[in-house]
Amino acid sequence: MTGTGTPILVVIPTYDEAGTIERVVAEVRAALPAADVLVVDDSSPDGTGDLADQLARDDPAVHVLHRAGKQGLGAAYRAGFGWGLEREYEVLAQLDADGSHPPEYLPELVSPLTGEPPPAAASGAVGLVLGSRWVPGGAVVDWPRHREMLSRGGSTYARLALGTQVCDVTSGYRAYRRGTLEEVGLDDVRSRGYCFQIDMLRRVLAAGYSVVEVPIRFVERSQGESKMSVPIVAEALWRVTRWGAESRLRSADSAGTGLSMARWLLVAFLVVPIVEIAVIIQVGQLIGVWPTVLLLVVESALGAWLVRREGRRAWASLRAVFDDGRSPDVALTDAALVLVGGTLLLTPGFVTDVVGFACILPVTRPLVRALVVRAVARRATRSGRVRLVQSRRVDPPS
Ligand SMILES: Nc1nc2c(ncn2[C@@H]2O[C@H](COP(=O)(O)OP(=O)(O)OP(=O)(O)O)[C@@H](O)[C@H]2O)c(=O)[nH]1
Ligand SMILES: [Mg+2]
Repeated sequence: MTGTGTPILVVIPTYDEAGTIERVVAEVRAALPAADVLVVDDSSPDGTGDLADQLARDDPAVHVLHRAGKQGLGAAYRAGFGWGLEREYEVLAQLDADGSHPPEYLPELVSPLTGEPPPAAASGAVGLVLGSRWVPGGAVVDWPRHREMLSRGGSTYARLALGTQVCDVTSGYRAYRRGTLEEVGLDDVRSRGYCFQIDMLRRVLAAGYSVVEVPIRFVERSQGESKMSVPIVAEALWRVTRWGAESRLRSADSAGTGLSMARWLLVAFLVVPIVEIAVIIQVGQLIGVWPTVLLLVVESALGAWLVRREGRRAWASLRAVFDDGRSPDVALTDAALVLVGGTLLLTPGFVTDVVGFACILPVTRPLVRALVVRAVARRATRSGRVRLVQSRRVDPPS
């Protein structure tokens, strides 16, 4: 370890990053000369591990952890943090090796964590600092639109599911306090891909720590291949949905409302179709079978036309929001309501049509949106999952 003050370790996971690893390590050493660097390499076929070994030979502050074969980002971080916790590091930072996370932000990331450690673990102390693309001042450079939409959409979904106000939940540019990692416990973190980041964030918040978001300029990798894949996205989607459902069931239990979530699902899947059939029979008796069938067909056709029109509008406003860099929350909620409303309208039935029209018509949609947002906020606040997150605005480097 070099330098004085709080001992800091910067963990860099690598898999086939031979084109950038030397530059990134050099930039980390320049940005934070007192910190040590640990490269965690999963036997990269392109020789990244050998390059890292050479860097370690030239600089005693650089260390390398070699692992047998590609085992995923989550496992690499667990091993890297474990290595650091076995030694005397007090702050453990992490960044990607592909150049997406400019190391010049490292001083800002670690500074909220380098003071005296908090006396007790929780007590609202800052436990995690995130380099954030989605707070004011943050930005992405040269990112294809589909990647931005995936990342923003994923962040918004995870925020809603977990009931957190943190903006960039998937950010892989971070710094933790030693105590936070020890309290959270790494051994039972099962997430393998980039949902490891979401998993750690929710554990840090659940332990009672605050999270600080520092705006960064995220730069698209210029060399090497992305390790993002369909199974990695699917894992994140599945785990985030499960965590959201579990915490809602738990909060329903602790609020004394029993299995209210299960009850709602029961209503949706069993009671609604039964009511729907009863209404169709009633209408059929009133106006005759064929007029009822005709009415259902006309309603579905009208629904299909509306879905097409409102779907296009929702897509256009989503694109505009992403282009302007505004918060996508309203546009995403609207798009989700159009999707839900469209599905209900295309399903034959009168009750579903009423709800479907309410979701999809521009005059009624704001009301439904307000009700949904209020219901989600109420539940999240009641269960104590919404925590105030400190967010700082720092001008991006010129
Ligand atoms: N040790 C190790 N590192 C990995 C593994 N998968 C990815 N990495 C590294 O983790 C970091 C993030 O991976 P990326 O492929 O850049 O993933 P990403 O940043 O979500 O995706 P892009 O935006 O497309 O770059 C990079 O430094 C990778 O080399 C793995 O299985 N093992
Ligand atoms: Mg990357």
